[in-house]
Amino acid sequence: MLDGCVPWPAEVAERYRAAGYWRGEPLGALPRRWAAEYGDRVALVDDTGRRVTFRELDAWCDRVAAGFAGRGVAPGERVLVQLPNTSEFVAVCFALFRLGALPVFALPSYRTNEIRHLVQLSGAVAMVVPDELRGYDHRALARQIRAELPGLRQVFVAGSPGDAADGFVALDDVESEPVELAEPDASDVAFFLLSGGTTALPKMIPRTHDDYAYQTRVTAEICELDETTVYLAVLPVEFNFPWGCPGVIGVLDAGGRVVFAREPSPEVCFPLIERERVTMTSVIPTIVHLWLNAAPRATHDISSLRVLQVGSSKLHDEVAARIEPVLGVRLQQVFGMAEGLLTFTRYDDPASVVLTTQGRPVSPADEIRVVDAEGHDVPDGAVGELLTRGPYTLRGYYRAPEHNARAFTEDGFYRSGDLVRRTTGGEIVVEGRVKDVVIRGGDKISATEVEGHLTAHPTVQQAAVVAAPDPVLGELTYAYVVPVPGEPTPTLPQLRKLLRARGLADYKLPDRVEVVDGFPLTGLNKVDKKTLAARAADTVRALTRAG
Ligand code: OOB
Repeated sequence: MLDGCVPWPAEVAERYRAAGYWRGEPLGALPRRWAAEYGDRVALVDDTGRRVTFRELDAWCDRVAAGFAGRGVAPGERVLVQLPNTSEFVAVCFALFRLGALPVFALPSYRTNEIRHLVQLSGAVAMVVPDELRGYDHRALARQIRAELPGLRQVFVAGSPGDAADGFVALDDVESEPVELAEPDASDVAFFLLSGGTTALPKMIPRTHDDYAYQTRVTAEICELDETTVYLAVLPVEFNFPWGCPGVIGVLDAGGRVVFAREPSPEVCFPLIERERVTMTSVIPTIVHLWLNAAPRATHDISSLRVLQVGSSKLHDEVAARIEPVLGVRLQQVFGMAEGLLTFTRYDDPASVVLTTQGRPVSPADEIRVVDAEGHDVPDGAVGELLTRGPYTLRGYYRAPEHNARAFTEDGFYRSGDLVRRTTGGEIVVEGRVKDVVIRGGDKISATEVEGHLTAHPTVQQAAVVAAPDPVLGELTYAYVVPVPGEPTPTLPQLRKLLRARGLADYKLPDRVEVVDGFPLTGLNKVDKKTLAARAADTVRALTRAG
């Protein structure tokens, strides 16, 4: 396995192969098989209306792979991919898989702070970016990063490469005559997903060809995907959820069609659902709210939609209960993580299970433990931390030995940081978390990261970031700050401006700031975040009532 990664123990890997979970087929080979099986059927549809058939996709991957190889991208090298939801994302990723180069997925919302860290940590030799997205110039970001990190040799741009002096290459110009390429080892890393932020900066999650192919297959089977499936990719495809749960890969593998949405609003998605007769999609609870509110007044026919997968943050029971009556779709709850483990409710589960639980593991080989603070297993029904290992769950983050020592047990279980209880039926119910993360919409925000940036402000002595409840986003980012004595009181706009200037992605900026004299402490003299979170919740509730 790639240096810096933690392999599964040999006997465990053997077991997964013998059981047929790991099949030794590299991801880059999939489009070839799809072209042979599904030929001239449409595979990908952009919201611009552009359509790509399976055969065209395969040929496109060949040409892009040859182009990357011709420009010096070698097998094993890392390439940062930051693209919006378009068919290009699929072509670029599968071209890199084919070449054996490793995409590092970066969210379109990432800014200099996150991108710098990822390029540095991954040692990326190239990046693929859009020209502009929602008014933000990604070429300027690339220019800055390349100036700081000369190991980044090349920048490929979807759209216009901009100023010729930069030497950036348009993706369209990369394509060249297909060349013979050596097939990568399917047991090795295919690409990197990003962790949901328990540490100050995102950690890289190595996913192998074998493990990811298995994940998409097993979930596609549960979702009963076939050639009639039309999947709307609403969430950014760099997320595990829309990319492979079963998502884009699972749908294409079943011969279905993927339609890309530029953004999740009903104004964009409902017309697409009507136009393309979409049958399935995956969203976060925040989007469910938007769609539930819009549906009764919608002029577009969304009756083709049969399945709505919802996950990434807790779906509350009352909201869950409205989905089927209002949207006319079947709800599937999905609990998951980029690290691996996925639990789904099943189509034939009783309503009580679908509406109130996050489902059961997708693989018979998923191992789950629910443990107390001392690491002892708790009985079904009791709340504890979820630990897991299995055929598509990582054994270690990339280049992170110290963090790995804390995040995994000695026998390889991943400590999820989620507090859950297990029902007697084996379903998982998420009850809270022990990790210091705010889940705002579906975005995971590391409290430590935001605190670090807040204290960089000259007026801030100490900062503590907690989650406060919000009816739409699920949680808000609530920052308590202790000012430097004698300095003026810092304001929310000032602090947001500072964080943005430090290159932090927008979704990480605090929603509220409260200035306090000091923080409550725990018995161990640590900041008592439980008390602060309870206080934040009270304040937000009082404000909502007042306003
Ligand atoms: C998904 O992946 P990540 O890596 O962005 O975040 C993982 C964390 C989990 O550890 C848990 O804290 C939270 O997100 N989470 C949920 C949830 N699904 C994820 N919390 C409550 N209810 C749920 N249904 O978020 C992700 C990856 C693949 C599929 C779906 C979600």
